[in-house]
Amino acid sequence: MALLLFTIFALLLPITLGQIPPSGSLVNNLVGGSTPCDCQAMESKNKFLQTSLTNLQTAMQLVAEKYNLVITELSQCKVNAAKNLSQGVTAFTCPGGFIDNKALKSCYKFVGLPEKAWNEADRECGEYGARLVAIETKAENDFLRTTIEQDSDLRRRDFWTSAHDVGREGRFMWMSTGKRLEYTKWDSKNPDNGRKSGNEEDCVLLDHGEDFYWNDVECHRTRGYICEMNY
Ligand SMILES: [Ca+2]
Ligand SMILES: [Ca+2]
Ligand SMILES: [Ca+2]
Repeated sequence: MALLLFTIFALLLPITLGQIPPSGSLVNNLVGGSTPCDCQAMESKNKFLQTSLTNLQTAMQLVAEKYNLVITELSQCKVNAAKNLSQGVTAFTCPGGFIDNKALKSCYKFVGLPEKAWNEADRECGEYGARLVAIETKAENDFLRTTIEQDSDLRRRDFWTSAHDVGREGRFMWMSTGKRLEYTKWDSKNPDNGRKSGNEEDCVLLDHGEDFYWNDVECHRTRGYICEMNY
């Protein structure tokens, strides 16, 4: 610092004494440069930097907005996941008296007594928000059979399903789903539409006398029944 002051003093002294006029070389010496500065180039560089700064600020703003959007979506996603989980827990709770089969995603209620006619049985199931059972797979049929056979009361009874051919003879439908039967487990002599009795048989049950294979029977007959509720 002392050296700088001394230098300035030494340079200014001749001017104050009127010996040397001020010049560009003096200014350059004062700022320590040896060549005159190029103001135009510096202004151009300044403009370029200002433009770059503006672009950078715009980009940062866009990134910040995108980040906020993602955070909001993530938050909403977590809320929905929590809701689905709680709804799932609710859906997995079968009503009282129903058996839960998680693999089949259905609740089943087996009613041996009092026996009901086919359409009354479906109405009874409706009281629980269920319908007469639709047996759509071997796994489902095996589960129903096993459950019935393991119960000393149930295994002595027949059980209505929702299968019927009321609309058109021989065209069996599941009343509860409105779909045609795909999987079936008919007894070897059925469906026979009451060939022996001469009475039309349009409703299907699990026949305990036929090892719980399926049989078409007169719909007004009173039998046990199985209600099903999908979840
Ligand atoms: Ca079913
Ligand atoms: Ca029939
Ligand atoms: Ca029959």
